[in-house]
Amino acid sequence: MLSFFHRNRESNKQKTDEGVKRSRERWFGRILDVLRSSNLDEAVWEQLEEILISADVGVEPALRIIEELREKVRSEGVSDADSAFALLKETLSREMAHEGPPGAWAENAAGAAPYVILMVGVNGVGKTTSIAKLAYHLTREGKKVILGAADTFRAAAEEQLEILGDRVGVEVISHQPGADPGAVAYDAWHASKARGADVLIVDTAGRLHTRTNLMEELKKVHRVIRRLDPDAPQEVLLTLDATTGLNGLAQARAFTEAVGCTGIFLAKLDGTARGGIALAIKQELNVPILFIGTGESLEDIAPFDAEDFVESLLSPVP
Ligand SMILES: Nc1nc2c(ncn2[C@@H]2O[C@H](COP(=O)(O)OP(=O)(O)OP(=O)(O)O)[C@@H](O)[C@H]2O)c(=O)[nH]1
Ligand SMILES: [Mg+2]
Repeated sequence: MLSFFHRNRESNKQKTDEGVKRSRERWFGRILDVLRSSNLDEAVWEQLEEILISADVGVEPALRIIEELREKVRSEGVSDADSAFALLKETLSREMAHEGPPGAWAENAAGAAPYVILMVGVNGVGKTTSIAKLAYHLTREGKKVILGAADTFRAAAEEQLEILGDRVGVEVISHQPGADPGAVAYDAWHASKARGADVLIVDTAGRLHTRTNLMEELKKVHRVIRRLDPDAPQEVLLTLDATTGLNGLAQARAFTEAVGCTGIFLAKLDGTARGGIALAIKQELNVPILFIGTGESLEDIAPFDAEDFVESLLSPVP
């Protein structure tokens, strides 16, 4: 199940292109030009370091990547800019690729009914929107999806999910505002079981990672789901807002400690020129980015593919 997004590779690549447009235009798309107008000397390595650091790749990874490139160029006797560019792309894709079992997302879902995705993250990062995008795409692939409105904290959160659920055409299980989120998760799981749903996606309150009581509540939702099915939630997806840059990483660590995130949904990539954050995330957290959000509509999502991502990001701007 969930051999995700059969939508052809072409359109995933196109969404990725759109998502990284600002990053490409502002930083990464200049790299080939910078290399071509240099003698591959000391000055160019410094310039590349600056580009990577400015684009939120993170200082340590940026220095390391460029050092590695410089060393390769030297040891392999590379003297032309285009070959150096190809080496850089190779290094970046390798750095961003996840080393875990390939397609964990695609494979271990076979027996799960429902396959439970718990969506977590701080306020306003894009959790609910991203849930709707996932539901939309899974539905189009013929999966039966149910949504659980376990964000009972923010007024109107259930309503937002219900409106989105309506638009996508999936059922939303909700309680009254202020209700116990664990009870919503419980009901949503039983409803999914009863209706033979393939996937249950549980929305949670946008909590500040510093608010311990809210983190405790999240752990409780997690425990409730685990008690219903020891393999669930199969995915704890952490939504990160790409526009918050490196600051988002502290939040991510707190969530990982509380509920052990299995994947990242990097939302609002289209809203930043600092798309290097994708690399910093991989370096800092070693949790795979599974999806990127590339705009506000239901279509604006792509599965993360390191090679496509680097290809889109570094594609030269005229
Ligand atoms: N440009 C852009 N906007 C996005 C993307 N994903 C979400 N948004 C916008 O971000 C805003 C917040 O989205 P929500 O989905 O409500 O965020 P949330 O994390 O559920 O928020 P809370 O429930 O309040 O914690 C909305 O205006 C969305 O349209 C994206 O990929 N690109
Ligand atoms: Mg929300």
